[in-house]
Amino acid sequence: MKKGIHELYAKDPKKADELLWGRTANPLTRRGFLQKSALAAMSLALGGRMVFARHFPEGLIPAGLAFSEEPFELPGKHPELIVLNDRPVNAEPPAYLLDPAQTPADVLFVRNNGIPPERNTINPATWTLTIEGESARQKKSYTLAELKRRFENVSLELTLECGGNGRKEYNPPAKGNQWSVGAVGCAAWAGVRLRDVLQDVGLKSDAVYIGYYGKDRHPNGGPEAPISRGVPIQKAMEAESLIAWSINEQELPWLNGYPLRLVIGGWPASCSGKWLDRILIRNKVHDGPKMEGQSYRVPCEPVAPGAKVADEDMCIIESMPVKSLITYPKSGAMIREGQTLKLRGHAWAGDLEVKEMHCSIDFGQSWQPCQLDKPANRLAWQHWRAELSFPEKGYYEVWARATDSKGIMQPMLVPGWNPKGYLNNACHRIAVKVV
Ligand SMILES: Nc1nc2c(c(=O)[nH]1)N[C@H]1C(S)=C(S)[C@@H](COP(=O)(O)O)O[C@H]1N2
Ligand SMILES: [Mo]
Repeated sequence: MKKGIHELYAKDPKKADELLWGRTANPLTRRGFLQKSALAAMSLALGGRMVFARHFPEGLIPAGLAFSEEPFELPGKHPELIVLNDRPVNAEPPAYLLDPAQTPADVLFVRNNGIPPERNTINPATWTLTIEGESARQKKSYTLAELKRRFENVSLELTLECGGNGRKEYNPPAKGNQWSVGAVGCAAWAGVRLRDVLQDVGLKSDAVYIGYYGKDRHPNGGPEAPISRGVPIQKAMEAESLIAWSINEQELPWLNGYPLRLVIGGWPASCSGKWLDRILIRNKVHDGPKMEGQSYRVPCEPVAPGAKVADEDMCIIESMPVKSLITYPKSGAMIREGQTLKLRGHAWAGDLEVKEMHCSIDFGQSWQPCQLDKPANRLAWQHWRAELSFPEKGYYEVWARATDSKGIMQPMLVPGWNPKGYLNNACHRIAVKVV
């Protein structure tokens, strides 16, 4: 099944509106489209301002959104990805596609804040990465070939999870992509260590942060970068922080940053700049777009659901919290009475390791231990499995709960509400019927 926003408009316009606009327009008159704010948002989705908007008839759906002739498919990506938004592109796999130990390149979620560089304009032979900034000892550029030749090539399994993964469950709802559980993946990334390159350039003693820039463009067509984030120098200098050109021994998919990207495992994936062409070494916390304000930040102290929080009371998200997924079976599995159910999945814990994995079939009243593997390397997700018995026929849910090396467990239900809907690490659950 190919799912796209165009198809969804044809089948279920109300749902499509909710996905695109975060609310429901009147499905008959589509009056919502004609409101000023909706028009502004619509120009984003259409890829340009609707010039004669004042003449656009009530009751019509813009042809740029609806009834596309072509089946909607993301180039280089698995056809079963769920497309949350197509301008910019945001798509996630259902949990069962994340079953392999290493996430296949075409399955890895896509989170774009802007318009990627056009595929046919990208030439890996001439691609350069420039390092500069007030705390760089010099400005220096490297071609892709130079990076490959001059620095030790390393391959590591690293977990990337969008800070907003799980946002869909927050109430009151948070604006933004309504990620379910699939904005996460762990693959074998090959490249060079960010620190080797930074050291080759030379860092001044006042260096505290790095910031990345990529070749994607702002959706409004302006010159500002759609996103430019970074990490503190200590994180940048870790042996696992990579400048990567390959995933699972293939080139990067276009939508995941071809031909070069950062991979900063364990931190919000927004730190892992795609289509990477510039890194700044900063003498202060990087101040690029989406580093400041409320982006990728949570209240420094817990707040009541729905509360407004001042920018100065929001803190930058660093290591992601402990979390796990059930990747087999699919929710809705059926077994016969007396049979056992085999389950498996992955667990990860930001900068930490997962120490224990448990499952419950009684909504968290009791927990049984699962078998848990060690990570392939630091910051890789860990595989787990279990075999469960059920006392009698009926409907059950299996809940999975990981515990990190500091003893912190996933919450059973959605954790602390926050304005932008980040860091939902509630236990994943699937439905199981015993018949
Ligand atoms: N240049 C650039 N880098 C970017 C982004 C982007 O929009 N542009 N999105 C960031 C965010 S918010 C996430 S979650 C990850 C997603 O990486 P993926 O699309 O390869 O899964 O890329 C990050 N790096
Ligand atoms: Mo993200």
